[in-house]
Amino acid sequence: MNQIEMPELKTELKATRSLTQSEMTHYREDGYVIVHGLFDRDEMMQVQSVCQEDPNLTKSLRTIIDHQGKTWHASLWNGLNDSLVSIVTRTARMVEAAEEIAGEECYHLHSKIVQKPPHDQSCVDWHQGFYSWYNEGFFFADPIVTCTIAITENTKDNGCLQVIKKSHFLGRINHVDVGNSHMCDPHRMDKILERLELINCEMAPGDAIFFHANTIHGSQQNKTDDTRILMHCHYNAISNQPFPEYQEFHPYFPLEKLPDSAIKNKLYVSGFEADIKDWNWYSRDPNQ
Ligand SMILES: O=C(O)CCC(=O)C(=O)O
Ligand SMILES: [Fe+2]
Repeated sequence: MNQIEMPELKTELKATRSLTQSEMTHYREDGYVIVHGLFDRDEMMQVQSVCQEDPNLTKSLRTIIDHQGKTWHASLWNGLNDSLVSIVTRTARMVEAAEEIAGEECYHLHSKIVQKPPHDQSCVDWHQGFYSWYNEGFFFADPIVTCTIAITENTKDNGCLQVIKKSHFLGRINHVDVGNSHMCDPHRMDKILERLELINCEMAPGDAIFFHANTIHGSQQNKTDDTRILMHCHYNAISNQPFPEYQEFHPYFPLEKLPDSAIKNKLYVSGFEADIKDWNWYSRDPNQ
């Protein structure tokens, strides 16, 4: 499905919420910044219902095996359209914040929704986004910005996102293969945990965390009766597209930005469209 023309939306495209100077400083110094109330509860309720009810979500599910052999699942997409989840990634407040951080015009790289069911034992092993993006032909880490939105309440008990403060200054570190994925070299990770602070990113629905491509992150088991949902949206500077031989795995799609009112005004045509273009997660090395 293509992005449809909505001329009435073009009137006011400036973000209603931009990053403050102190948020920008926090991001630069610590490798992440939590922005409270980037979306409101009503907007998040709409996304929550899609996560709970939309059968399309399962069509783009990928299974990831952690270091204990337990599995977790992510619904992925890269192409943009007029479904609700896509519209979230196109809102001015998201795109402009990413562009403020990247310092230039960005496009949507890919996104995913990760739902941790009640009492789920799996964990997302410590990793850096740029470990994979480097292997996928991307050049610079700085202009790749992740914005992770809490769709539900995120607590330490239900396996909220954890980040290692200032780990973006470590550069890209070695990872080891585990399951069908990879994690930070455990020996090095022990040393990092002795020296740097682990932050539990407890967030209310609608809060968001922006973080650097080299910021080490992961999450633990869900010990509660509630499902924990996060939506991870990745943006990249247009100038930082992967080398041509890798571009079929990460094709460029122009990003048509939408006003922040788009969700509230329900200017979407579906909940979730499984839009994954030319992208084969976990078997994507063109040299294989
Ligand atoms: O949702 C989570 O707990 C983290 C997921 C994550 O970091 C990823 O999929 O790359
Ligand atoms: Fe990640």
